[in-house]
Amino acid sequence: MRRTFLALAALVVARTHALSAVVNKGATSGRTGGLFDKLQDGIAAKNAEALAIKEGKSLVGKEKGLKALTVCPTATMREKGGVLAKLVEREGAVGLRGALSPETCGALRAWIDGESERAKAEVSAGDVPFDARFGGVNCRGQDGLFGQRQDMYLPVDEPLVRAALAEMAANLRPLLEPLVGKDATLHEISCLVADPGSPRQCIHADTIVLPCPQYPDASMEPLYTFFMALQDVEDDMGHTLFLPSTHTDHTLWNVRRSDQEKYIASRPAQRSKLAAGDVAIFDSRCLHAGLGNTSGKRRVLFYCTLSAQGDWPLPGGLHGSNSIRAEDRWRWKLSDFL
Ligand SMILES: O=C(O)CCC(=O)C(=O)O
Repeated sequence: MRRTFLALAALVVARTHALSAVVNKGATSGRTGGLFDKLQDGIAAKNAEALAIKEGKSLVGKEKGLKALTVCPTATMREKGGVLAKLVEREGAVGLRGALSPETCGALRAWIDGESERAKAEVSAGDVPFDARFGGVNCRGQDGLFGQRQDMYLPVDEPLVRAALAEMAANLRPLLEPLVGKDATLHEISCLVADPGSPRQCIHADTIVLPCPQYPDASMEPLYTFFMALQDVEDDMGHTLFLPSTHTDHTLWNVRRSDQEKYIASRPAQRSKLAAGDVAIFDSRCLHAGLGNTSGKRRVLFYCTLSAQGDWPLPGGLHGSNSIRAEDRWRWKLSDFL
């Protein structure tokens, strides 16, 4: 989700409210600028973290409570994939068990741990740009260049990555075909690595709702993101929080922060509680946030994003979902993994 991110935090920092607000998987990307940029980034990061804490303490679930993410039984997905597709379209966020086997989770997780070291070393040495390996992340944490939370792109040519995609595609096929179709484009293939100390994120969406007042002529089929846990996620490792049915309302993002806060407080909230191999499926426009990791353990989510539409309509991926290596962009269809 490397893109121009419009996290809610941006409002606080930039003091603007025209279309400012939504989008992120990232509010900040690699901090490679000069001293002044670093100072500004540091202030923005602290503001965003404070905002996320405020949302958690006094806004999320305030009026309608905080529940567990709706999980669809696997048998229902297999027998009534079309009905589940409609539910995902309506709710914007739904969970499923068993997208990946424990063996696949373990093997991919071990490879990602190694890749995390390799990618950080390559970037630190100046061999590859930050943006070639990592996306911008909302509330990444303030531990050096990479923080405690990274959105790290995964190469499809790595056999373990490809095998995991194929396994997920086979297991979820009854849902995927009615939801996005076999010709769906792979828009993102990445992972979220949240190390101990990763702060809570601000409520955000990963893409904007189109068309909207700023882009009245642009349209996009839904993008669906699949967050797959590579280990059991215990409560203190940070679940993902969703505000279901918030994926079609662009007016929210053209209002003042105080009105956004009222909106957040008024929405029902749901929290995923994924075991290894489970998946949270969400429309990339749906509001959500990763919670803080206060445990001593790393949490890794493997993820991909699929859409029936191949091209994001705004130039250069603006406000879109872009967490994918350059060599994989527009290269893969769902049918390549079936
Ligand atoms: O870490 C998570 O659970 C969610 C992360 C996320 O939503 C993001 O970085 O955009």
